[in-house]
Amino acid sequence: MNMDNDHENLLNKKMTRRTLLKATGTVGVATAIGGGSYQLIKDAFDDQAKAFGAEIESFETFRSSCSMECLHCNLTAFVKDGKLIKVEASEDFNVKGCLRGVSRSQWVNNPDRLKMPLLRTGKKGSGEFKEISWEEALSLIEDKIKETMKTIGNKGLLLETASGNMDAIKNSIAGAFFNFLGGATRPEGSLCCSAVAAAMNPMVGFRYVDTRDTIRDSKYIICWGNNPAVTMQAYFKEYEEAMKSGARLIVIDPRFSETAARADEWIPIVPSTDTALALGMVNIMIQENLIDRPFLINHTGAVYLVDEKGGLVRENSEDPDSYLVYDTERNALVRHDVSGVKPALSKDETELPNGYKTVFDLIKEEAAQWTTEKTEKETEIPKGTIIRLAREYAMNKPAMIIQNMSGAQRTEYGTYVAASQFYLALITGNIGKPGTGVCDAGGVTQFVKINSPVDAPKPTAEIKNIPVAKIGESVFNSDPTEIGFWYIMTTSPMTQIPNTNMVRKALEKVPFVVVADNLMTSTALYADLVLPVTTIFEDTSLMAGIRSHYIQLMEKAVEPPGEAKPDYWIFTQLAKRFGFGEAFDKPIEELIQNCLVGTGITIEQLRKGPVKPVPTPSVPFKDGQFRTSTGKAHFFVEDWEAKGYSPIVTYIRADECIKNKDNKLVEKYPLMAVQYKMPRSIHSSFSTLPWLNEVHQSQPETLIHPNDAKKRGIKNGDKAVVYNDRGEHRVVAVVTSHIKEGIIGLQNGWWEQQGGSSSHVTNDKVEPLGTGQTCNNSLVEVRKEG
Ligand SMILES: Nc1nc2c(c(=O)[nH]1)N[C@H]1C(S)=C(S)[C@@H](COP(=O)(O)OP(=O)(O)OC[C@H]3O[C@@H](n4cnc5c(=O)[nH]c(N)nc54)[C@H](O)[C@@H]3O)O[C@H]1N2
Ligand SMILES: Nc1nc2c(c(=O)[nH]1)N[C@H]1C(S)=C(S)[C@@H](COP(=O)(O)OP(=O)(O)OC[C@H]3O[C@@H](n4cnc5c(=O)[nH]c(N)nc54)[C@H](O)[C@@H]3O)O[C@H]1N2
Ligand SMILES: [Mo]
Repeated sequence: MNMDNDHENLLNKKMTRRTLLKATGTVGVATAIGGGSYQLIKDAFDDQAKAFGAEIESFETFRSSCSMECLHCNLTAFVKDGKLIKVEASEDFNVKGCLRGVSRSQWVNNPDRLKMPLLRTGKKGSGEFKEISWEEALSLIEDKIKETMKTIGNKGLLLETASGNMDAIKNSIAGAFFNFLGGATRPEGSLCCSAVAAAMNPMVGFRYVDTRDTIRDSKYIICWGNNPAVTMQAYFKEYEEAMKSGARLIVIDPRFSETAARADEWIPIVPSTDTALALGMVNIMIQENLIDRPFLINHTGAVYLVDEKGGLVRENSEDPDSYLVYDTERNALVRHDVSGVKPALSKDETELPNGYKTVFDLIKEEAAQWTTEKTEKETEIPKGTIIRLAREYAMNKPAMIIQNMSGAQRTEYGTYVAASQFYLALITGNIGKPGTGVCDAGGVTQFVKINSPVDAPKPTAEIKNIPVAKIGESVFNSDPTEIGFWYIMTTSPMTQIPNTNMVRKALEKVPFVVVADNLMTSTALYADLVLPVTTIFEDTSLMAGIRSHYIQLMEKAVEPPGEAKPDYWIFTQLAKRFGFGEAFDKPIEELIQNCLVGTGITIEQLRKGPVKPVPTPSVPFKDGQFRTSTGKAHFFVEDWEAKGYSPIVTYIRADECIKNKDNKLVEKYPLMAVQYKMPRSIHSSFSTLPWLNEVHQSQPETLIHPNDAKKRGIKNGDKAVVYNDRGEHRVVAVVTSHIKEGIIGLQNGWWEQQGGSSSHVTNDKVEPLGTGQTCNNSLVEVRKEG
C-alpha cells in the first residue's frame, strides 16, 4: 500500500466532502501522524468528520496550553453540547501541536478517568479500592496530617510535586498549603536538569535561558546528548531552516536518535564521558589558537588571578566581586573592573608575580591532560573526529550547542558536562550573538516575574530535604526522617524515580500515601487514598513558566467527569479545615491575577490568545553581558569547591561506567543503559492513550547492538530482560546498529501496567554538584526471556 498516496486521497476525499473541515486541523492531524498507521488516520478523520457533521455554528472553542515539558503548544478544544469533541493545534500559534496534543481529547474523555476519591481496601498495589465522598477523603487527610505532625513533626510530611501540567497554579498552591502548616519535607534537586542549574547559575548568573530564537542563524549546531527532533519537536523546524541555509548539524549521542537521522554527522560516545570530550576539544582549541582572546579578557573571569593555594584572589575579602587581575598596562594587581584595565590572560604570555596564575592557566592545565589519544580512549570517538569537531565548532561561527536538559547531564557528574559546554562556548566567543550560545530550555520567567498565586509564610520547621533520586531509599530507611504522610501530585514516582523497587518499598512502608491524579497510574495503585483531579480543559489555569516564551490562559471548556476536582480546590478545602482558608478561598481568576501582578499582563489580554512578553529575537547574554554579579561569565566556581569538588571543570569517571574497570560490577553487568524519551509520551503522561499506542509502539523496547545481541543469543523481536542488582525491566529487543556497541537504549515513560518502567534498573546515586539524577550511568546485563 502506498501510504503517501493514501494520505493524499484521504485528505482530498474529506476535504471535498466536508467543506467545513478546517484546512489547518486537517493538515495538523495528517502531519502529526505522518508515517503512522492507516487505521489511526481513519479514526481521527472519522471523529473529526462526525464532529463537523452538520452545524458548525453550534460548536464552541476554548484554548489551553499543552504540557510545558515539550514547549507549550497552544491548543484549541471544540466543544459541542458540553462535550469535548476534538483538540487541534491553535491556528494562530507559531508552533503546531503533535499527535500528543491532538490526543488530549482521549485523555479528557478517557473511560478510565478517576471520578471519585478512592480509599484502599486491599494490599498496596493490588488496585483494590472503594469509593468515598470528598468529605470523608478530606477528613482523613486532615486527621493523618495532624497525627503525623503530632507524632513526628512537620518533617514527617512529605510533599512531592513535579512536571505533570506545569502550570503556574497547582504546584505553587500545594507548596503554599504546606508552608502554612509550618513546612514539610520536600525532594531536593530535580530528576530532570538540576545539573544544568548547578552549572549555569554560578557561571552565567541564571538559568532557563534558551537560544531557540536564533537557531536558524547558526552555521554549526551540535546537539549534545539531546534529541530535539522528538523532545523539542515544536521547534525542530528551526533546525531544518538552519540546515537549508547551509548549517551543519552534529549529534553526539550513543544512540542514532531521530535527530541523528536528520543530521550531517552522528558521533557515538561512551555515555558520561562527555566532559572528557569537551576538555579534549578545549585542549585542541588552546593549542591551535582557536580561542577568542578579546572575549575571554573582556567578558569572562578567565583573567582572575589564582594564588599558590589555588584560590581566587580578591582585593577585599568582604567584597565577593573584588577579583584581582594582573594589569599589563600598570604592571600591577588591580580589581578586574577598574577602568582601562588590560588584564593578562595567562602566565605563559605575561610574567605574573609571586607564582600567581590565572583561571585560564588552570583551564589550560586541566585540558592539557586530555590529549587526543587519551580522549579517544575514554570516549571511544576517533581522534581525527575529535580534532575536526573542535576545529569546526571554533571556526564555523556562529556555532551553537544544544543542551536542552540533555541526557548527557543526567549522569554522575552531569554538572561538569553542562558546564563544559559553556566552557567551549565562552572560550571560542560563541555566545551572546545570534546563532551562538548553549541552548537551555528557557521560558518567560527569564524576562518577567511570575508570582505565587497565594502569599505563603516561610516554613518555620527546620527540615532536611531528601535528594530526589534517593526518595525510595531515604523514605524506606527513614533517613533522615520517618515519613508518616506522603502527598504525591503532578508526578509518578513509581515510573520516574530511579530504582523502582526501592520506591515501591517506600510507598508500601509509609502509613498514609495520597496520590492526586486523573488516571489510575502505576503510583496511584500504591496509594492509600487516590484523589481524582481535573485535566486541562476542565479547569481554568495559567501557563507561565520556565520552558515557554508564552503566557497562556488555560480555559475551562467542559465539566470534569464525576467528582474530579482541580488541585487548588483540594488545598482550599484543606486550608479551611486548618484555619487559614481565607488565603486560598478566592476565585481562580484572582489567583491567576496574583501570578500576573509583576508582568503588567491581564487576564483580559490573555483571553484573546497567548502573550509573548519576550523581546524577539531573544539573544541571551547579548554582547557578553552576563547575569552574574560582576556581569562576567565565570569558569572558576567556588560553589563546586565548597562541595568538595574541583572549582574548574574536570572529568571524573563515573562509578557505573563501562570504562571503570576498577568497578567489579562491570564484570557482572558489562552493558551500560541510556534512557531516551519517546514521541508517544511525555514521561509517563499520555502513555495509555489509544491513538499514541496505535501509531507508536505499545510495549517497552530496548535497542541492542547486533554484536551484543549475538553474544546473548538474542534476535530482533525477542522478549528480553534487562537487569541488575536493583531490578528487572522486561522489553522487546530491537537488534540494531543504531546504538553503540556495549550500550543499550531504554525508553522512559512506560507504566508498570504496560510492561514496566525502565527505572527498575536506573542508578539512584545522586549527582553531587546539582543534586540531580544519574539514570544514564546504569550498568546492566540483558538475557533472553525464558
Ligand atoms: N516527546 C517527548 N518530549 C519531551 C519529553 C518526553 O518525555 N517526551 N520530556 C521533556 C523533558 S522533561 C526533558 S528533560 C527533555 C529531555 O530532552 P532530551 O535530553 O533530548 O531527551 P532524552 O531522550 O532524555 O535524551 C536525549 C539523548 O541523550 C542520549 N544520552 C544519554 N546519555 C548520554 C550521555 O552520557 N552522553 C550523550 N552525549 N548522550 C547521552 C540518549 O541516548 C538520548 O538520545 O525532553 C522534553 N521533551
Ligand atoms: N527512567 C527514567 N526516569 C526518568 C527520566 C528518564 O529519562 N528515564 N527522565 C526524568 C525527567 S527529565 C523528568 S522531567 C521526570 C518527569 O517525571 P514526572 O514529573 O513524574 O512526569 P510524569 O511521569 O509525566 O508524571 C506526571 C503525572 O502528573 C499527572 N498530572 C498531569 N496533570 C496533572 C494535574 O493537573 N494535577 C495532578 N495532580 N496531576 C497531574 C500525570 O497524569 C502523571 O501521572 O522523569 C525523570 N525520570
Ligand atoms: Mo525533564
